[in-house]
Amino acid sequence: MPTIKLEIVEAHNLMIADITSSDPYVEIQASNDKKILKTKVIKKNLNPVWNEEFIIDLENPKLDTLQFTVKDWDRFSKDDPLGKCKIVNFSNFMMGQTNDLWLNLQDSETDAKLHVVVTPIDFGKCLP
Ligand SMILES: [Ca+2]
Repeated sequence: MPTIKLEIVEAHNLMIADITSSDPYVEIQASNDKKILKTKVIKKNLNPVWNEEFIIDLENPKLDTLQFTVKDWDRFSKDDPLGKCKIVNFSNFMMGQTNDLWLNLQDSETDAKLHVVVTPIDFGKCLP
């Protein structure tokens, strides 16, 4: 099965969802899987550093997307979205090569970015 290593490194310039800050975490979902992966919550930080690693199975790297949603954790109410971005497909990704990406967050009131590192571990026969 095609597999990638995903590192959620950090985010920059997230918008404020609470009074003075946000408590951000990232939800990760691959289009071929219902399962949603999550990073830890980092409290009161608009430039959070997670440095968390995930191993993700894809079905078809040419077609599968990876959706990232940054959210603000709230103790007493529903978590607020801080922005989202996605990797549209993995056609340009090479086996074993590290891809350092700064993705612009859509639906953010600030110029927010998410820093991720994607390394295809095994693309099988799907891609070179
Ligand atoms: Ca909060």
